Amino acid sequence: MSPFDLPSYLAERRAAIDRALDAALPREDAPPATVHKAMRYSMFAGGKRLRPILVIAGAEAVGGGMQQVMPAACALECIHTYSLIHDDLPAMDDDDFRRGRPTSHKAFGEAIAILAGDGLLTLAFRLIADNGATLADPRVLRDVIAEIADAAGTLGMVGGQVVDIESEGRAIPAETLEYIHAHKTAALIRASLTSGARLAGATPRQLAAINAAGADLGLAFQIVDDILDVEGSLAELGKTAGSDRRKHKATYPDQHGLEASRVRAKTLIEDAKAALVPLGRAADPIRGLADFVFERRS
Ligand code: GRG
Repeated sequence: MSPFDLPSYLAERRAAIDRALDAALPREDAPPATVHKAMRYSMFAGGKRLRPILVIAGAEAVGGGMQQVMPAACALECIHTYSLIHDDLPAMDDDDFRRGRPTSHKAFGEAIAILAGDGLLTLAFRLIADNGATLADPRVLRDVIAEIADAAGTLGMVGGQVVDIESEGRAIPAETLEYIHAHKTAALIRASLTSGARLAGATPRQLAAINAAGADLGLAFQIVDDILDVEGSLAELGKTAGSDRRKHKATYPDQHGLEASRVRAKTLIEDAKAALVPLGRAADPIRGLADFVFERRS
């Protein structure tokens, strides 16, 4: 069998996701135009679309297809983009650049940036509801909504962000850093994979395998992000490198060193692949994405 062609896979899915997002977001001139413009400004600023691609890969791993999960895939990108807009605000990380351009509050002011984030978060749940139209069993939609809400809320990403902010400038134990990474970043990445799998009719066994792989992949993603913040450049990252150090944030390389961080990320990627064995070749896209997470430069 031919090897999996990751570049083509990513390019095709990114193009389809961008078309679906363009259709899903209110037009730029729809009143009130300012907030819709701001939502589109951040959404179409060149993100990697990792989370929606994971939704699709999760579905494909259990025999589903892209169109079956496209509204949920768009929803995950909406939640992710909202989190970046709010994370960049002066009250949080106070960043000037994101995805290679001025942050939302720099371009539109703080109030509209906050509201654009709120608008994207709310739109996400509308899109997940739309995905319910394809489902024979309404309990699946209930599980998907619960899973994404938990991953995005105070038990997940928001919770991780709270502990991250409260830890700034303090020496924190390794377990606290793991908590921050697992909740702030990994939870949404894991939920992207599992919600796609759920919507495509995953069995409990398939779901358990994908859930385990998602948790490993999510943690690896954040460790690589920490490494890139030390090693990357503004041109590569589209945001200012070295920001973790400037903000006195604890990072994996700080606590464990760069080499041990690389080894941990690689081990997590291998663990994720081991968890996927029961799914056979159908999980090749997730395996390819796992390699992408480890090798990425932005
Ligand atoms: C404000 C509720 C709230 C949460 C913020 C995710 C997050 C929590 C903050 C983002 C801060 C950050 C840089 C986290 C590191 C991991 C991460 C989410 C990186 C950005 O994701 P990518 O690389 O971005 O997938 P693109 O632009 O490609 O979509």
